[in-house]
Amino acid sequence: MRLIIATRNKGKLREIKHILGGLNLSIISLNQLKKPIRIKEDGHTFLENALKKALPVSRMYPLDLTVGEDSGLEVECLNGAPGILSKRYCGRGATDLKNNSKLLKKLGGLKGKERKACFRCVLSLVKAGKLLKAFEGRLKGVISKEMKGKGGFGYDPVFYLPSYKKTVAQLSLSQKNKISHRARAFKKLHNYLAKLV
Ligand code: ITT
Repeated sequence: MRLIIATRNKGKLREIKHILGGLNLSIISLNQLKKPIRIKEDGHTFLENALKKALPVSRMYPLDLTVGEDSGLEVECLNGAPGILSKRYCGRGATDLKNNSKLLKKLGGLKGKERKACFRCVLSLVKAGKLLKAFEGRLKGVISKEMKGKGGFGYDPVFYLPSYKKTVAQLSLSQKNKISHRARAFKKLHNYLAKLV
């Protein structure tokens, strides 16, 4: 059986394949599908967007299982921003570097606990246009004062984990995949799928 991950983000896919390895499923992403699919990510919550990613794919490929994944960074002192807009924090043409620089600038002058943040990941598992189950994972940390590390993607260089004394970008893929918001959500999915397939 195939499990389609409704994403075009290569960083996410690399992590997901690593976490779901061992399941008797062939894992593919939107980039490997033949029919073009338009996804409109205009929901107001992570769950709405996770569904908006999975449903159109699942309607086109009703025999496969599809997962929609929406994730992002919530910063406490910014009332949860950038949140569902994490990818586009700098507007059109945003890059990870520009987004991270904007965030560091916004938090300039704040110290310690004032820099608390949380990564969130919400998944929707869908088949033939119907939601089977949703899962969520979180990772708490603080925004560092400068970017550090070359691993991961997105906000990993500025997301500092006090217990590791490292940013997420300074962790190996295996280390990130033991603790990340995505790992936590996908492990719940893994356990669910292990019973299903
Ligand atoms: P798809 O919609 O194709 O899956 P995307 O990158 O647009 O890919 P999202 O809409 O879910 O994905 O936006 C997630 C953004 O949140 C991502 O681009 C990063 O900026 C940030 N993010 C999510 N998970 C992250 C992680 O593990 N490490 C760092 N940043 C992360």
